[in-house]
Amino acid sequence: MITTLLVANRGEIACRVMRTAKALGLKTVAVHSAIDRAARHVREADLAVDLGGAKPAESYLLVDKLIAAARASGAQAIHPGYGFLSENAGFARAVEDAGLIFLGPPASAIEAMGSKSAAKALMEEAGVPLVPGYHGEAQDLATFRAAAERIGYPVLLKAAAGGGGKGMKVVEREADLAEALASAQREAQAAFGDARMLIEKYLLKPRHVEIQVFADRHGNCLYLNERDCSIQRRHQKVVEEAPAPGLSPELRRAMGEAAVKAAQAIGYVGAGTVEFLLDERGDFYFMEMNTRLQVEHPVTEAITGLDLVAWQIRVARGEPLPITQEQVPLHGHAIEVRLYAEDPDNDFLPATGTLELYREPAPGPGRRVDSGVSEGDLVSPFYDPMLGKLIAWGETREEARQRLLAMLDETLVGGVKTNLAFLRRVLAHPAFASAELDTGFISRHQAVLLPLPGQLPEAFWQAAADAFIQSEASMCRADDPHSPWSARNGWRAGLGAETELHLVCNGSERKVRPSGRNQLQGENLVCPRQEGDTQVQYRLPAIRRGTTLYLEWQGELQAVSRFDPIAAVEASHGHQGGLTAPMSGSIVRVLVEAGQRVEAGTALVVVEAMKMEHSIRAPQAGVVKALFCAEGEQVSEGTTLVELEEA
Ligand code: MV4
Repeated sequence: MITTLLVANRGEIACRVMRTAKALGLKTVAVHSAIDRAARHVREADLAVDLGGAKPAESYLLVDKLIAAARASGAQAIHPGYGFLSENAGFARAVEDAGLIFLGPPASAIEAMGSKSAAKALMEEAGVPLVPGYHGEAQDLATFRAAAERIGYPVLLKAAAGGGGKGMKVVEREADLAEALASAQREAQAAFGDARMLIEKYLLKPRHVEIQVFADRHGNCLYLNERDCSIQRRHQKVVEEAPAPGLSPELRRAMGEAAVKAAQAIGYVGAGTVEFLLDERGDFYFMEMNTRLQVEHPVTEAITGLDLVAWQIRVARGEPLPITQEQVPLHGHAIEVRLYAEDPDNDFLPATGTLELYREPAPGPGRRVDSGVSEGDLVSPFYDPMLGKLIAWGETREEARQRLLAMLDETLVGGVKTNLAFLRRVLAHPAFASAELDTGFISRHQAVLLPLPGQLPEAFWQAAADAFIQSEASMCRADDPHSPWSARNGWRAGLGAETELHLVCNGSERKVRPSGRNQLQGENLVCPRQEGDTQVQYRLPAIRRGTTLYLEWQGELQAVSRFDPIAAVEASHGHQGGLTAPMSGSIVRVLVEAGQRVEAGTALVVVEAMKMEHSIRAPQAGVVKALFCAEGEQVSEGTTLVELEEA
């Protein structure tokens, strides 16, 4: 019997799981680290247990504390969410051993899918199509050479213990195989402690199409259509949609039945996803199976009308699946984008800060927002930087796309850099509108999708000055229209009406006089523009938070504040020539030595944070003057790591 559910996770997935649990009448228990004490998932739970610590290893990954929290709170079941311990067989087993219910697959199924090679062997046996290749125990060069000859170049070397694109190497011709294999084995050993490789035919321009499967404890297993997740950046999904554009009912059935076979081969129970590569000829090949509820499950829920978390709870209670395969709905089209706290001008490195401004799109038909944050929350460097997901459903893909663009236009985030503008560019791109989807989408269109940060035009600075000075007036005005503070021409006691403002925005600064041409009305700046013979008025969101004015300009929210000479001096006193850690993390590689000459772009140090590696590169040619870090060290954001002298 489940009456109380503990969610061993945080952020949007914790909020999402608790939403369904409450709808089913369950009591919900949140767990949190010390720094998440005031987080949204804690506020929305019936009970909360403080795990202490900050980093996941000090909090959300502590199995004993999680089980103790379940016992203390009277929870009979634990939902792992995704990430963290969701695919940790040891945790699943510990939960079951403690007499609690793990809302996930059996530990044996998690283990079976843990190794790429073992998973492929199981799938081969089950008759699930695999990419032509070799995934055996023999790891000598001759074995790989023979396999490559058999399957034909180009081939792809993959680390058996790898995942998410880590430990992959394309080999174009036989002459490169020996060195590539040796290098890949070294990297796999260093990254995963396991040098075992597999080799496959390299598929050109494949699509990532995954099948949602669901199995109960009575031997029933369904596929709930598919999702196309081909638009990824560095193996991180950016856009997901369902159904996969252009997939025929025959291909859907073939892939769905193969996915069900894969799930049944490992005695699967609960929600799972079987990932396939789909090539241009319509052939599909097993890639891997994820034994958890995926981030992107909402698009499947949107086109089927099902609640997959409710199904997880019912199956955990021992109930049979409520429908048959023929009754699985497929209605309309849904598209999801992931809103990340990332800095697009800094290689999309995770961003931190305080959400001084956070506005979600208004609710409405075909709209869904799964978020784990609220305005005022701190975005810390300790966890995955995803803030939430925007999901739009439509009768057609175009309707879903337009609806999602409108939702993106309504979304405002200030105080923390995000990938919002990038998401808008992807959704608005003609190639996306015409569903030209494959895993090379972003690299193919990166000139448009990932433009270099541009210079802000004079019109922006003029609008910013007007909005800034007027927002100060409205902040100071005592609601007295006769107060001099009400003057909209920038008048200040003791200062002329034409006071010049010294503003900064996104690393640029400008001295600019307010013109009064642009008028602040509430939280919008009304900007008159002459277009031909027509006077047009634009309304730009202009929202003040403390000393910062957030002004939307060409779809991006710009943070404008007064130039602060003290801050400017402090910033310049960073180590001259010093290259600093872009965010807190651990030093996984130091690739240079003091005295070494390096070219512009040479990777110097690799920092690992939020499950991703970030290379600190030489901004220009030079000589390494000094190293201030060593492999294995923890560093915080802003720590100087390397000092370079210009060549
Ligand atoms: C491939 C491939 C092409 N050929 N395997 C990337 C991560 C892992 N899930 C498997 N991946 C790939 N395996 C063969 N034989 C291309 C990729 C790939 C990819 C796959 C899915 C989604 C995005 C991708 C981005 C780059 C490469």
